[in-house]
Amino acid sequence: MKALITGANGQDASYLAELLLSKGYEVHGTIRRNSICESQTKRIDILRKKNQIRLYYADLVDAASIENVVQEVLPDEIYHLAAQSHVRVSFEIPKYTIDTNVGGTLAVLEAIRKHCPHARMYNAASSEMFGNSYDKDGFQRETTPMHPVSPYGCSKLGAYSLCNNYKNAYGLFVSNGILFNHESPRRGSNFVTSKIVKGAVDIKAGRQNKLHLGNLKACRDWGHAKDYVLAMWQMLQADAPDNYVVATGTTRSVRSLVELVFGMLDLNWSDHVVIDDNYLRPEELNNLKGDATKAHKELGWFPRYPFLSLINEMIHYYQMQTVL
Ligand code: G4F
Repeated sequence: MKALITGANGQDASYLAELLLSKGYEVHGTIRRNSICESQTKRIDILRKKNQIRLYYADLVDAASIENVVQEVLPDEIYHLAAQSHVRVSFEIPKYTIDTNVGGTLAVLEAIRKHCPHARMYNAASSEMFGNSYDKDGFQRETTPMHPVSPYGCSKLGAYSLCNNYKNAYGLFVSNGILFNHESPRRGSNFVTSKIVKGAVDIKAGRQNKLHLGNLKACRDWGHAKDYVLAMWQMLQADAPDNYVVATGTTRSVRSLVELVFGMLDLNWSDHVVIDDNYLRPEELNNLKGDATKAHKELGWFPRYPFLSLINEMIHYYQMQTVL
């Protein structure tokens, strides 16, 4: 089996590539060219050195580059993970976010339709599509109305709709994973979990004294990325394409995460955390709590990593970084 992953150097792609290799897949991936060559592929450097992944330059805003790769690889499965994935940044570069996330997904769908209509496609949708909408019991699920509150959320809803449209119109096998926040030591350092853990570790080591954060009241349903990439693969092994929420079902505030991480390092967070308007969003998604019952029942997917072990793993990772 041949798999193509767009955005092969991201957190999820690195875990997914490892999973697919363990299952005997031939793995191909696209990356976007930039000038910081050394750090750009650090999450998959081990795989590259062992020639376990073949990389191609492609850019979502250049449909021809996507089409060329799809035509060359002719994959059995495509995992479309590439995106402008930062919600706050999407308010600064809304057009780029829409062009990349909506236009880029369209480019992938068109390439599949033209060159490998039998390939199965996973699309990385997002819980950000729900915005501040939830069911009476406080959960978001596949049937919850979607009212996104950021350019990023709007872009993901556009891409999600296109995937559903191409599935129905052309009979393509396209599944959307509505993934809630998923973290790991490989998470980018400008997302809140990594930022808090790295900041607290640096404060403990005396390398910094203050940590600037935005809205501490927001609540998120945080899982481990390694669990979530398994759900992606399972979606493409199902009998039919469908859309699934992937979440833990537990929600926590950013403030409680700060308290937990600083507490684990014997630090008093209120001595160090500064609320900084620069990290507030023009409109905020306040609460996320996902109901993954459909994924449990139909895919047999369950999260395995407890939240505390995720945070411990991240703290350990940043502590080791400072030793190395
Ligand atoms: O870690 P975050 O930046 O993740 P966010 O915005 O929830 O988005 C992530 O999850 C989505 C799934 O729902 C993905 F689709 C998306 O690609 C991304 O992976 O922020 C989490 C919360 C927000 O409420 C934010 O306002 O933390 C709050 N926050 C408070 N201070 C902060 C900060 N977020 C960041 N990034 N940096 C801060 O200083």
